[in-house]
Amino acid sequence: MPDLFEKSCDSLPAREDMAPGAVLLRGRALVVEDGILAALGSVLAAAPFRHMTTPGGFVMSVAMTNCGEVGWVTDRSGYRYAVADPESGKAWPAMPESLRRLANEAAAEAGYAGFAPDSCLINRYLPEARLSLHQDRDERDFSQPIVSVSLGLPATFQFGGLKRADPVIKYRLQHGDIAVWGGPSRLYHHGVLTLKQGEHPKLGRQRINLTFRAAL
Ligand code: MD6
Ligand code: FE
Repeated sequence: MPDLFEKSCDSLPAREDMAPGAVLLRGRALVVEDGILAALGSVLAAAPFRHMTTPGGFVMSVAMTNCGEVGWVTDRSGYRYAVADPESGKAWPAMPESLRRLANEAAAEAGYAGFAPDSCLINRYLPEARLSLHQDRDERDFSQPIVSVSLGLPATFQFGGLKRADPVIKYRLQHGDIAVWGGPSRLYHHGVLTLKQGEHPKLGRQRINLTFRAAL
């Protein structure tokens, strides 16, 4: 019989270093889960998910939207941050304070005090959606980290290195997990493998990822 103090075999550490400057805070968003989901709902009502086109002409399988002063967009003319939602022509919805605070606190816990995001890219994966290996390099100041919150269905996240061909480490990101990275790994390649079918009790058949950036 296992004694009371034995760790269950499937328990994962609450904090794990992924790479120099990159930290995974498992379950960190769960304390504010309800507030985050409500805030997300109001953002999505004002700026619904849409499938954007890459500069090469491919429609992304991941649907996206944004909140904050600027939002990340892609179309045939390239990747950039834009002050207006190209679908509505209006400003992106403001970043809810509950989201801003969560990102700021998670960054501080990972060693990046004073993180002040001005943009939050919201990604939605339905089963079969994936995000190929890429670098986040459209922001102006690479001294600022990125904070990434995972919600809904679990996904396999690949985290590589500065070169696209560098070996990758796989992490299972689950509802409530927050990854923070910056410093030496700020420009590391990363991606998300094809989402598997599943049903999440709160979010249903989808994974939503929020990535907070200091873009300007
Ligand atoms: C995702 N995330 O987890 C995709 N980028 O759905 C990203 O591409 C990402 O999680 C930069 C920093 C954190 C991320
Ligand atoms: Fe990214």
